[in-house]
Amino acid sequence: MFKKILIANRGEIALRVIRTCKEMGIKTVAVYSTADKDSLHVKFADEAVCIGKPASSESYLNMAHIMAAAEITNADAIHPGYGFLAENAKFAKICGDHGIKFIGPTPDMINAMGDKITAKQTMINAGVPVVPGVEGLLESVEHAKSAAKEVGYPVILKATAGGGGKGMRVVWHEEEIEKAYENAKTEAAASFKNDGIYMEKFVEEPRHIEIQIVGDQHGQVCHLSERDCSIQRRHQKLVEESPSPFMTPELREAMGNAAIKAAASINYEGVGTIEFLVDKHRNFYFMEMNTRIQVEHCVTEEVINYDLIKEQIMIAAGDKLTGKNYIPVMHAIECRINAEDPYNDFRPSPGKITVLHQPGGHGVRVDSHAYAGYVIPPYYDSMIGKLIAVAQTRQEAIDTMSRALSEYVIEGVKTTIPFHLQLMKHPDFRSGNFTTKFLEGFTMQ
Ligand code: MV4
Repeated sequence: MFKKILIANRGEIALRVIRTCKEMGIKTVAVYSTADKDSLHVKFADEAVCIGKPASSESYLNMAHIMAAAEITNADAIHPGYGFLAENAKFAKICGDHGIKFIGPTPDMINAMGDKITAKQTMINAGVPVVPGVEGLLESVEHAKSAAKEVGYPVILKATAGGGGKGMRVVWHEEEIEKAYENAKTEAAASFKNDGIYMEKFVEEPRHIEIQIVGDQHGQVCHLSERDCSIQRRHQKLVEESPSPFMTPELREAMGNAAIKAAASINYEGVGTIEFLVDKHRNFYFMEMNTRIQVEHCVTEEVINYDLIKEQIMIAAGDKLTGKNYIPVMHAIECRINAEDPYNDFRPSPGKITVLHQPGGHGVRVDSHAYAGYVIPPYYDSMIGKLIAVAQTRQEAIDTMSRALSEYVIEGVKTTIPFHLQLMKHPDFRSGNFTTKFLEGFTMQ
């Protein structure tokens, strides 16, 4: 087992990893930018190393600085968390070259899923359902036009280097395709320095349901059931839950098996997530694979009683999985608490938290790096915590969440708490009747 793990991240996920390391008797090294010198991950780790200026490019994305911190502290593994370098194949390679275990998949596995056309072709070869469309890159406007005729409108254009909605365009009519193609290409080039675009049939009003998987170094892959992440705004998830209110035992079995096939086809090592679009007829289609621990991993942990960070560390150390898949025995909902103003287009609201009271009690988990007096820096994402409610049924989990949200007091900055309080009362949320379009028609009272 590792003796010392460096956590190449900040905020709540750095804290989350430190907590599990402590329970496992593993020493921890925090790294931090000058903007994070008073952060909790710095205080709770056994050692802490400053790695640079506030801008991510000079600190949490600076591979040389992080490797230097790992070498001077003698860390034998690096946990990348999510975001920053978590899906950077070059960083995973550099760790390996320095004899430091990257807690995650190999560079080859990251690359296989990082390029969306490559990933989609890999899934087709593995027999995993994908959205019908055109194989490979679009070569020209003329190609896009003829392809759309074949696929049938509406179609969606996506960037092969993309994910998260950038460089994406929905096209309803032939008159719009030329402009959409040019715009998608320009946006992809600016965002990813790669202007490759591909085309799929547009699935209308889908649900976003993802399967958590775990694979070991010995070729075993298991699934840990689903999370429903349909409650999103501009491709930012706000609420996640498990099980999905749309799930059936048959669909879970089919999606779980497809997810295992997907991961096994690249001999996947580590925890990962297969994202699917699910249409109203419960047809499901591979969308992308995330080769990291995700923000919303906690809902899975709560419904199957399973520490996913511990699993990541055990697998990186060579441990064998039992081969068992897991089905939810509880219901969990997670609300992302962001320093954003829901009454003002979710505008970021950095600054000092003057008063803080976090909820507790039966069925409540708070994963947060916030404390009274903490100054939220403007340089990073605005999530300051996650509130997770767990109960035997979905209705009870919603009631526990509402109660916990009503106890939560954060003063000094605006937060998404009022949004979540209103959402928990919404009849369509309460009945589980929602798709990825749900928040387009939602306004704050
Ligand atoms: C789609 C789609 C409909 N049809 N692909 C959004 C992010 C990127 N990962 C893929 N996305 C979508 N791809 C086809 N063929 C609809 C979306 C989509 C979406 C997906 C999941 C959650 C929220 C979404 C919001 C808008 C569009």
